[in-house]
Amino acid sequence: MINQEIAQIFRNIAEILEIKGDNPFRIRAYERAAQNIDSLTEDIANYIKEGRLFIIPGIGKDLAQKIQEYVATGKLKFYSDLKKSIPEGMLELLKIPSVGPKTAKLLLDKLKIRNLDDLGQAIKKGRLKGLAGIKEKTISNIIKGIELVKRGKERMNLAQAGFVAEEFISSLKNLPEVKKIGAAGSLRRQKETVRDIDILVISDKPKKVMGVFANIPSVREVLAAGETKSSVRTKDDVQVDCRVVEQRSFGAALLYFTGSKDFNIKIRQIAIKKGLKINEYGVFRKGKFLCGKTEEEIFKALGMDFVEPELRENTGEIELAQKSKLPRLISIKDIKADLHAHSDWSDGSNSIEEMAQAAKKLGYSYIAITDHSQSLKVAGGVSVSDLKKKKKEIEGLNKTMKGFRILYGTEVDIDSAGNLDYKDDILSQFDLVVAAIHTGFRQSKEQLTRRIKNACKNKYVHIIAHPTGRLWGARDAYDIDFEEVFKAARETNTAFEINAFPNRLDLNDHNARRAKEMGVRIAIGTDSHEASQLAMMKLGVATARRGWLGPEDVLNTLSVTQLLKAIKKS
Ligand code: DGT
Ligand code: CA
Repeated sequence: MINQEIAQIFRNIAEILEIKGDNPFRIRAYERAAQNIDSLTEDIANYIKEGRLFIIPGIGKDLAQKIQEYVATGKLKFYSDLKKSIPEGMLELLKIPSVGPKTAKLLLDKLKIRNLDDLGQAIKKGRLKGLAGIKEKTISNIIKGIELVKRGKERMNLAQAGFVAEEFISSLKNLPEVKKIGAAGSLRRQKETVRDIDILVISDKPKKVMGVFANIPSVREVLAAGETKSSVRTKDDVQVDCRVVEQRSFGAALLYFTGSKDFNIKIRQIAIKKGLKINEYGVFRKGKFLCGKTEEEIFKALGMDFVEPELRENTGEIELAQKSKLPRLISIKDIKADLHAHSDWSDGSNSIEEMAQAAKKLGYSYIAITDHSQSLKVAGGVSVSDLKKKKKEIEGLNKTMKGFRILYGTEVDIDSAGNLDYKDDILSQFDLVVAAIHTGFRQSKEQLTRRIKNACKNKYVHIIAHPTGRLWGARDAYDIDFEEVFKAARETNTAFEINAFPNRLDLNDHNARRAKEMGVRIAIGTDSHEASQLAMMKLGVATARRGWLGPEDVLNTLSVTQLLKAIKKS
């Protein structure tokens, strides 16, 4: 989609402006615009056609013109000029987290390195050793950084996977030849990242389906075209496989291609023990077809309860399904609030009222508006004097909005020494305080652990947000001692967040499950900076489900009165 191209260009512009030491607010404006364009659910060209560009938050006259120029001509002069002002290859090198402008320049000038492959080769040949300012540690950080970026290219995040699948499914599902269609694989298991998309179709006319599939507009290349199975690669470099099966085998194929592989292997062993054979066509006894149309009947034939796709990783769910003891998982319907959202008081694009109205429209009964704290200047941190005005605005809105409550909140920064960015007498006035680390990610495990524990110990901190700071493809999770921080969280009644932003999903599934086991409550927050982003809640819920969480483990399932009681610290 052209949206992604424009968002990427804006991100690159922000990066170049940063190298050149431009105004941080201007840089931030490009980043924000990129983020908002990324979150649009329809083609930006439609916005231009209908004169609606301005309703996209963060798009003023200047950016609107740039978008129009790019959509009309496929080029942006401002960007091509700007690119000329830095050496070729610089942007590529800067994608590596540990490489800043200075190091990039050194690599370009001294070693003529222009891309990740050049850099990998140069390291292998030991050419970085002895360069001024490059220590052993720098080299090992660069190696890790290259791997991180490569991993980010190999797997897309869950939201991107959802968009790609949706485009294919919506192009196929209304064909008269298609009786049923669905996604399988890691996407159906709602894994945080997905390598390729697996689509299953029931149809008596596979040829027709294959033909339409191979000609969907975003397809760049057909990798394989068979009678019932085809693979394509999209313009964004995503592989999509489509298989057509018979109605009687749909459940069996869905089960098989949903995986995971480890889950499938265990299921097959269970079948064998029962004298059955299971494959992607069905369940068989002595060669005779028993069932296969739905997953439900297959699980039944295997003597076990239905296992939700999110749990199918062979980490204990199969044994519990055999004993009918699987936990009830949380679902999006259980969610009553968003507990992490920004407004235009800090770096959000919408007013508090707009955010609240959008939350209400989603069926929520409250929302916590958690703007950044004073020191985080580039993110529009709210000064102590502005807090009073913000509080007043919320009180005013709460009087007018029926059946809905806005919680006066903050996302307070935990500084590099572990102190909070507002004093206790200020923190005590908020309804809800979310605390998070935004700087000093490279500290030792001990230091980072201590910072988070400190925040837990503060009487007014209710939730630790995006606890590991990871950004898929851009920044690895920082290392904290989870046993220690979860213990501190339990002792102090502090919740941990599953941040629903697609490249965060932090806590991840694994850590969320561990938090639950250790008696720590979870809050799901979207960290929305724009009203439409509130819809990302479903990704946070997916991660919670993969972490085996039920509604009772998650704070946002409570009513506002219950919540305010539950988060109280003694
Ligand atoms: P991905 O694409 O890496 O994000 O993860 P998946 O789980 O979608 O993996 P994929 O696309 O390679 O295969 C889709 C499903 O097909 C997988 O979850 C289980 C099944 N499958 C693939 N290869 C095998 C295999 O060798 N043995 C068994 N039992 N199942 C397999
Ligand atoms: Ca897959």
